[in-house]
Amino acid sequence: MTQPLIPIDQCPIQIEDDRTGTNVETLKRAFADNLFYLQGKYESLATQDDFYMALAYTLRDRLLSRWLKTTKTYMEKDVKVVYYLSAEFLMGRHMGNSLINLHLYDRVRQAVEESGLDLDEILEHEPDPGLGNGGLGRLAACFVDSLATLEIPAVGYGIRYEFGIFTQAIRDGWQAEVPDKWLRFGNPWEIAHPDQAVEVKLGGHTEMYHNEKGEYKVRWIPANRVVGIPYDTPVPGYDTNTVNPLRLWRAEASDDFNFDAFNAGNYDGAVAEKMRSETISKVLYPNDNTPQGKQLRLEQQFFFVSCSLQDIIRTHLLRHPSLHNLHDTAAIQLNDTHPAVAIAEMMRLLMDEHEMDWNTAWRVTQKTFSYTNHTLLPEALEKWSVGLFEYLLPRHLEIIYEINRRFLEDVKRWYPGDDNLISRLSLIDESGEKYVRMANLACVGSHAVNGVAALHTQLLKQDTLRDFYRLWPGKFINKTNGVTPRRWILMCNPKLAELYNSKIGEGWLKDLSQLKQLEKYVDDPDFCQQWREIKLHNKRQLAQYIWEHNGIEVDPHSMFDIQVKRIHEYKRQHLNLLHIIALYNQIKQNPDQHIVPCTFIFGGKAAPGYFMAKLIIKLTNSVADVINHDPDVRGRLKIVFLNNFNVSLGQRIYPAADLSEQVSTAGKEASGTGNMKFAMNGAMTIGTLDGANIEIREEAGEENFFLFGLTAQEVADTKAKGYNPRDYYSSNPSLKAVIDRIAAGYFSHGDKELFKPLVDSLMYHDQYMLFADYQAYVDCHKQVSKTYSDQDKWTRMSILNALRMAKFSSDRTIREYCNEIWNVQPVPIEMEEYSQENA
Ligand code: H53
Repeated sequence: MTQPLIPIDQCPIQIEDDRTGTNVETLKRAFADNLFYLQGKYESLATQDDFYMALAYTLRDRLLSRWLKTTKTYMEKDVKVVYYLSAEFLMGRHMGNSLINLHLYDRVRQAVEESGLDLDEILEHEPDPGLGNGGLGRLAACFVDSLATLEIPAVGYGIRYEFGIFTQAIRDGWQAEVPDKWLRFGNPWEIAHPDQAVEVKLGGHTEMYHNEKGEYKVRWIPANRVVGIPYDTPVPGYDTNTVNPLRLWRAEASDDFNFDAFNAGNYDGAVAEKMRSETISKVLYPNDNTPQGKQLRLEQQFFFVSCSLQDIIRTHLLRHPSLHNLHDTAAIQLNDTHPAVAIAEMMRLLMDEHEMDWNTAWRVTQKTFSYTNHTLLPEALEKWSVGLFEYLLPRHLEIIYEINRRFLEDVKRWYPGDDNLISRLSLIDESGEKYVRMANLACVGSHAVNGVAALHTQLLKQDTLRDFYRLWPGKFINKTNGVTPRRWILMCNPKLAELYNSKIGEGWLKDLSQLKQLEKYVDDPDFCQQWREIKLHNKRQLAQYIWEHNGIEVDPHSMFDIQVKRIHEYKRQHLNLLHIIALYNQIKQNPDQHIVPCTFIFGGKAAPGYFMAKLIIKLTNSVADVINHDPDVRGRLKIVFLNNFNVSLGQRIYPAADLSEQVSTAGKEASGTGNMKFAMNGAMTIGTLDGANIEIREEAGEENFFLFGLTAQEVADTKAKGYNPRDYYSSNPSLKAVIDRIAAGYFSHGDKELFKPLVDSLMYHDQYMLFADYQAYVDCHKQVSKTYSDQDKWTRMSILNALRMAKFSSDRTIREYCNEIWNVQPVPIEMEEYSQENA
């Protein structure tokens, strides 16, 4: 008779084994073992990649017992789980994070060093998984970190793109896109679960039929079927046993796919079609804040939504006989409208596949879902043509029409005779070609709708979603974004973390408000000196990186003035450039005048099809070329464009900043999260009253923030009156000189055509009103320079900024979501310790 396997956590004798043990000797042995058995290499022949893989497996092993215990606890306790649906998770590297969250940094460093290797080199070897574009995807990553740290049962659901965000190269000053083959050497962090694969239908038509009870039912006869295979990556909490899964779906053709075509002899045609369905999870669309109405994109959205909802339902039915109480075990968050088709898919699954009646299904759906809006830009609100929808998701279109019919019936009863209101609220835009409005679908199908900063939520209520707010004021709620202090302070700025630890211990990492205790040191010369030394150290490291990657020598004592984020006209990187050119003009007029030496650093990707954004990159590099080489400048201004800005580059950049540029047109940036990372690392902000800048200023204190520019209301009023950029141009000699220099071809070897589209846009039809804010921005920079010259004052302001950023920990944000939207509680995971070393 065979003996059943004893689960590791129930073994009668707990031993320090090579998969769980954490003393240095065990770690060394496990590392060597993985190198031999998993990489198949002798140490003498192993590459950096082999070392990285062997170490990654060593760490993953140490996450597994916690991971399995977490899942088991959730099942046994039948807890309510948060399901975070997001088309993007911009996780950044896993290894450093695992070392931190497992408290293994020092021991692993020692084990690696005693093996004759360098841990930093190994860490650098990990590809940065770029399964997201920018703020929205990185927010999802910070949220899963906080969920695990706060011991909240949660699953992140998304797409396992084979190609993440492209690698940005700069050729002749222009952006070039290189495919990101991040899985080339395999991904040691994920575990595939083909046993939990699900099938997703696409296309075809619907038909009526009688079920056994003699009721009329609808069924969907699809044209295609695709299989979703889940890949799970462990997300460990900091200083807890909780390890939640990030579950990403890969598309594969189903085995019975096009069986007829195979049999009919059309083998290659059938294989070609098979490949087509596998392209669904091939590549991330590289647009941030600007949707592209491509069929494949809708297929991606539906694919991961359908896989995830089927998985959620399966999990629920393991413990409950019916789906009537799904909202008691599941809170599903829609990260923007990308997964909003989930509202219709949930209705379909409940009614067509689980025999629920409409009213019950609708009640369950509304109680289960909530929706986060991330943008006010009208062009970024997703809509899908009804024709495309019908072609891909015929059953869902029927359901959406029925949701709409019932919804508009209600509205007509509440507001009789208001046809304009009806057409604005309708889930279908019928003003021209018909479109499905995804934000409207998400609002109607959710019990809560939130914006991501106070101003953003206020503008949603007043403007973008005002009609919905009128119907259901109680649905609308603000959840100001946050970022994880584990990655964005401890991991990226170890010296700062050490300083904090030396004064108040490590408690601040789970309760950032503890940093306030350090305010008593703001006038302590020793503390201030240490503060400056840390910043200088970080700046030196970035200067070294710039030297190695751009061949530009920058002075670590100059002010590092940094703008890193996606390139977009509303973010106004070109306003920053106008100011730099203004400074240059001053130097050209009077080369001897005093000027605070400054290094202007830019980074960010442009959507490949966004011409104006690409032209802004070209202009940045062209201005850099001229100014960096002009002898009159004498090195007092340096401009650097760092290519391929991503999470790991961000970790080098934020800690090295003196000044953080947050200069979007007021009312355009929903929140921003880079602004928080800079401030937490002691950078001062120069910014507009936009997004979370407003709250950063409130927290830091008005006197510790460089504010300029029109308010959102003033922007709206100026627009209403008719914004005329030429008035500013003709009445402001400094602005005129800047624009004339660009237009004259000064930065383009005399070519007056190159930057004409940018100049014309600014001069004649600029929606983002750069000229209206130009003078205020230049004046504010004068204030910045003056303050920077007084290093004692600057240090004080920098310290207060960093210490007052508790509000912007994603732990605070997630706690609010848990209490006010999801109604979920922490579930601690009890583990027996394997050895003293683990304690
Ligand atoms: O989401 C961030 C915000 C930021 C906003 C960004 C965003 C995307 O990255 C992509 C699409 C979208 O609609 C919004 O632009 O302001 O901080 C996280 O909320």
